[in-house]
Amino acid sequence: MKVTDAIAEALTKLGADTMFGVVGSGNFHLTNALISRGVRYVAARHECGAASMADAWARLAGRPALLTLHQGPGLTNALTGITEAAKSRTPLLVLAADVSERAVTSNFRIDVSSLAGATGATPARLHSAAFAFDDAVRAYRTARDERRTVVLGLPLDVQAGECTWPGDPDLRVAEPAGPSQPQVAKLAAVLAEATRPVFVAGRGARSAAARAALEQLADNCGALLATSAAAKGLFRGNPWDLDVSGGFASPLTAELIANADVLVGWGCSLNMWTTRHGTLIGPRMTVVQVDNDASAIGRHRRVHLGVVGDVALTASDVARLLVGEAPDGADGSPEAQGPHEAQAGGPAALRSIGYRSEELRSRLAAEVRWRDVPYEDESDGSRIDPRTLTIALDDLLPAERIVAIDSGNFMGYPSMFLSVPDQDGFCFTQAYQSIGLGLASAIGSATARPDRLVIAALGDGGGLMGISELETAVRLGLPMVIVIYDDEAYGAEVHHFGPDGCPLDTVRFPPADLAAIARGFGCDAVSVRSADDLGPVRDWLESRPGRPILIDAKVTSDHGAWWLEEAFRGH
Ligand SMILES: Cc1ncc(C[n+]2csc(CCOP(=O)(O)OP(=O)(O)O)c2C)c(N)n1
Ligand SMILES: [Mg+2]
Repeated sequence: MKVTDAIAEALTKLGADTMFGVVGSGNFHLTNALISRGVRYVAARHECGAASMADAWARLAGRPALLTLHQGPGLTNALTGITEAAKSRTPLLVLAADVSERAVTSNFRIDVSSLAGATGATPARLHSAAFAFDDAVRAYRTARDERRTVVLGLPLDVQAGECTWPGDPDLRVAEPAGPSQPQVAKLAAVLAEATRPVFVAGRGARSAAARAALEQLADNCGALLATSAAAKGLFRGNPWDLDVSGGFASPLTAELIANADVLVGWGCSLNMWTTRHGTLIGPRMTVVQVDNDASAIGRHRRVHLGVVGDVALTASDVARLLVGEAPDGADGSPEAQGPHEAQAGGPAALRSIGYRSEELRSRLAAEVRWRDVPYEDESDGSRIDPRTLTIALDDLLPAERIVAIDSGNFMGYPSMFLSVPDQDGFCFTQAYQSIGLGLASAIGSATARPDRLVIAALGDGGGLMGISELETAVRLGLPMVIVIYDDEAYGAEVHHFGPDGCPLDTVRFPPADLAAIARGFGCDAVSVRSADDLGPVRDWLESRPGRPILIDAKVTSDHGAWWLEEAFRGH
């Protein structure tokens, strides 16, 4: 059989069913071989967009997406999106066509393996027709089981070769590894002694199983529950949810985390963003990190205890041990500890345990959300305060949503003022801090979860950088909301350098009618200067739309956002 058929057959047998890309001669046959076996193909307009779509799709699906690329510029165009995926440990298999080994003078020749490796992705290659099946299967497994972005180089001569089908690939999936029992005992002992424990769950805890296990353990020891930005929404609905830890934390969240005596990061790197440059970690705080990747432990900050193991397995092992070892006065039995899952007949009176008390529960209900923090509305009639805009959208748009965010000064507003229903409600492609990926991330999210309204939140700079994918969103008939926080500038740079009196001509732009541009692509669109202008969005929602709506929000920009200071300290 043809090598392209063998690869397509192997990948579909392994479960690959969704592919994004841009087709050229080098990936034409393989892409068609996959489509003919039932794989859904989404054509993007730029390879970087295709990569971000695939990245977002895989984050939400929890299994590898395929990204199909032409040789040479097809891959180099995709590199920023691939780098974001690699840094985020997104399971992604890049099918990267490449020139034949002997085509040493080809215009398309680049060093695919070096490029892939330089981005943090895992390089792989088809070495011969006879072994192509095995190489492809191994590449898919690495992406799936090790959560890696794998770039599989596909030399044209090998693709064009013939091979024999060696039989179906092994379909077994690697089981998650549990922790060692001595480490479980140590963590249980730390939590048994804790008086104000806080859990911070990260990307490695983004699953229903991890949520259930962490909530159970937190109930047992009275912990409060926070997440990194990448896992925002994980504990939504839990009365002890603090939302995001770090630069996006509300004042109450920051206060409670900083006052913890024990902080446990679960599948969370505890990087400078999540810890606000370490300022949320008190001097006497005991810091624990649980991660299935030993090399992640202690990478961003020194920890007192590192536990290597799957988050859900570790949390349930520790919970089991803790019930037997509950300190005096704290009944560790799960039945007694689930205040938010109280018996029928109304909430049980809460016995204080760990950090939890009746008084704190009320305070959290009233104050923990950013939108409950008072602020002075700076809207002036011709431009809308981004906070006011975002709160109005939070009220207007259905709660079953996914918020996908681009990078820039604006990015905190949607991250902090738009609520999300769960850990699948937030697509945060910010591991590489690139602008221009947000729209494509939103399209990938909408492809993965057509049951939810997707909100793409972009700046005018990032929005225009990635705008070619507006055609993709229209062509796919996606009913998504694209909000552009339009300050007619690279606001992040304006607010970074403006206070020093630097010239800002390079980072300011004349006004652009982004609504008109969007209509040209076939979107619905509206320009918004005050909350009263949002009427067309309401009408659009009611019309059961088969196309996106773009909101060109002319926002106030007299000063930078407060989290931006944090960002610049990290440069
Ligand atoms: C690909 C890329 N180019 C440049 C930058 C530097 N950069 C960071 S934020 C920003 C401004 C983005 O402008 P906009 O999207 O309008 O958001 P704003 O900051 O104005 O809210 C730029 C240029 C980057 N992060 N990524
Ligand atoms: Mg801007």
